[in-house]
Amino acid sequence: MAKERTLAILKPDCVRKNLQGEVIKRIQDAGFKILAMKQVRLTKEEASAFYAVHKGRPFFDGLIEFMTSGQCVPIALEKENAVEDFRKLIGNTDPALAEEGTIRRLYADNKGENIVHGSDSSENGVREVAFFFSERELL
Ligand code: 3AN
Repeated sequence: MAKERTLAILKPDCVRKNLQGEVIKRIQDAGFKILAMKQVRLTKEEASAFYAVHKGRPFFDGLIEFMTSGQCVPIALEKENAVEDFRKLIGNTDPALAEEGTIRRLYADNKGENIVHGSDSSENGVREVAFFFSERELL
């Protein structure tokens, strides 16, 4: 199978809890290659554009507020079957429903503050990586 890209974001709760190192170690131990990484604080405009598909959902305003409440760490990842494998590694959106040993089960508090984002399809993986990184940064 060909290599695939996916975007991880260590969310503001992950940064506040100083869990970046532990989460990145789990990602690397699971065989993902880090193509690019940075720590940034998103503006409301950036967060709204990134989560545009969720506009109109009841949790949208809270999601934008949370994602702009502190710095986060977007990470461009590459691996065979990256999208599906990364979603397995992080677990269900709701940490209470996430499988034992997944990143969200281990570290997340609730469905809103759930430590990490992962792209949900191969197309979104490419699109979301390009949202944060230029091709030059990915070389
Ligand atoms: P996932 O990140 O597991 O793909 P999505 O794409 O359904 O989940 O939702 C995007 C983000 O919106 C989630 N990571 C979570 O932070 C937030 N979210 C989703 N559903 C809810 C909800 N019912 N209540 C609060 N926040 C939610």
